Amino acid sequence: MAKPPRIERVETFLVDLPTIRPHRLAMTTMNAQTLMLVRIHASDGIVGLGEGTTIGGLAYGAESPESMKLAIDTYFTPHLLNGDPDRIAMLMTTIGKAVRDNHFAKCAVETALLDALGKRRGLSVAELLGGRVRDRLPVAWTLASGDTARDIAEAEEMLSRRRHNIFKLKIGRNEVGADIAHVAAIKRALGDRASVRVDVNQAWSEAVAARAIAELQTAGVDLVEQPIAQANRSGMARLAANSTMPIMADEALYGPQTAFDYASHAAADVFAVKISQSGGLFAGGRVATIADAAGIGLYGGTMLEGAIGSVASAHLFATFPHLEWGTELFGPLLLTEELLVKPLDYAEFSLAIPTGPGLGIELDEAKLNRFRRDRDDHPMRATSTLKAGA
Ligand code: MUC
Ligand code: MG
Repeated sequence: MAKPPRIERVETFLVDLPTIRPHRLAMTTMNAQTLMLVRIHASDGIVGLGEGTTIGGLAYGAESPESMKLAIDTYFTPHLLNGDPDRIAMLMTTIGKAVRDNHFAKCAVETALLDALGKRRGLSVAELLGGRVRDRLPVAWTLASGDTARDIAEAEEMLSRRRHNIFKLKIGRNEVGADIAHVAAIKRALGDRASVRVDVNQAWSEAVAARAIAELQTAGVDLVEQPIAQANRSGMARLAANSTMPIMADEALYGPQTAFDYASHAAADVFAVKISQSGGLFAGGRVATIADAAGIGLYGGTMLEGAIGSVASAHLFATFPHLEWGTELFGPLLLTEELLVKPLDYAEFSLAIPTGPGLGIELDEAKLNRFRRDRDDHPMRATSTLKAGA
């Protein structure tokens, strides 16, 4: 029998890319996105790709792209080197014992191992995860320019290009009355041509949320995401019980344990599954299984990953038996740069799930290299917050 391959090198680096417009959320405004990329090199020449990303550095959660890189370089890599890259569950279990939390970094490494295994076996990641139930995924677009007229124009353009007909509006930063007026104006303009949902990113108190949700429902909104603090599970349960508007949990879901806790307390009607927040693709699948068992609806969430993280998510979401609320895997479209040799197929309000081995994507190395943070002539260095030499 042939000797199994060995992991020879774990490479991590940061890539800073501009966004096509400012992206305004309750906790931060993004003008750029930083991707932390992992390449796991094996002795048979196969290289697996993974990605970890978040929103606004440390504004969204406890991990930043920089902390993911440090965690992988310092604490994950010793457990990976010389290991059999095909034994993904074993490697991730070993890392799980040595490293607490750090879900985003774990997801990036697990993605790279799955990509490599798929390339080695000639199977896509969706096939490694049990096989796809669908070939395309509905994809929402987030309206978050901060300006009502600009958001309506953006939505109209997406509808006319048949790229998106589900819109998520980021609110919670302004006074609640202004936010509701903003949402109502957009829904009035789009009417039945689109589904309008809102994401409050935990910004409201329970009392404000109870009133605002009723008004949003009158305005024609279909779904309210994480209206109050993730820690306030009983508040989420009261909002879900007292309203016919579906309430979705996002930040509250940090892997299967929190999903079980939310499900067993009926604290949400819908779960936004994110592979990074869950701690990887397998953990994301377990979150979905818990939702299914509890009769909770599913939505495929994003941390605004670039192509690697978005496609990894797409492979997992392709396997879900139920995906009632679609997905929001639009992250690559928010960036000014195309990082793939063959761009992803976004058309007819959906994304095609790649079919090639592994993730089924190929990076444009020249493009990627231009935007690596460790380059002195990075195109954003003169104008952005990128520090010289950082
Ligand atoms: C979130 O909270 O859901 C998803 C879309 C977007 O614009 O931000 C993300 C994060
Ligand atoms: Mg959210």
